[in-house]
Amino acid sequence: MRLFIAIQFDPPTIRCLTDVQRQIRAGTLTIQENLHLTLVFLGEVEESRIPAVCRAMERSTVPPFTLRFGGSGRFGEIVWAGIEPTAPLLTLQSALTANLATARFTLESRAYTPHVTLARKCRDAVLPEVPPFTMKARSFSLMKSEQIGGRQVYTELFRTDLC
Ligand code: 2AM
Repeated sequence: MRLFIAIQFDPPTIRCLTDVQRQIRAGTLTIQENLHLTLVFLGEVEESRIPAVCRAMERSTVPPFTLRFGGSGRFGEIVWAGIEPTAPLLTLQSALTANLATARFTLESRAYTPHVTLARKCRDAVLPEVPPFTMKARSFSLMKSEQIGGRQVYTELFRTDLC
C-alpha cells in the first residue's frame, strides 16, 4: 500500500488554511480532511513491513514543538502554503529518514521543503497570501493513501505522540 508519514492539523489550523484556499481561484483545492504536512513519503510498502515503520516512528520522537506557517509557493501545477524549516521539525524529519533507512526503506533523496499542498492543477493561479500563524505539533501519523471512487483518501494507520 501507498504510505507516507505526516503531521495532521488541528481544527483552528484547518480553518486558517481553508481561509487561505478561498483566495485561489483556479485548479482543484485540497479537501480539508486531506490537508497535512508530509514528513516522509514512503511510497509502496508491503503490509508486513508496517510494524517496522511504526518502530522507526517511535524511535524518532522529539519534544512537542511549534509549526510556523507563512508564505506560499508553487511546485509546477501545485500551490502550497509554507512552513518554516525550524530546528525541531528538521530534527524530527531527519531522525525519521535515518531510522527508516536503517530499517532498509528506500526513500527519496530530494531536499525536504516543508509545505502544505493547497491546490493542484493551477499553474496560472495567483499565489495566495498566507499570514503567519502557528500550531503546536504534538504527534505525527502513518498515513495510507488510496484512490476511492476517483477521490484521494488518506487514512491514519498509526500515531506517535511527541514527548
Ligand atoms: P504533496 O504535498 O506535494 O502533495 C501523499 O501523497 C503525500 O506525500 C503528499 O503530501 C505528497 O506531497 C507527498 N509526497 C512526497 N513525495 C511524493 C511522491 N513522490 N509522490 C506522491 N506524493 C509524494
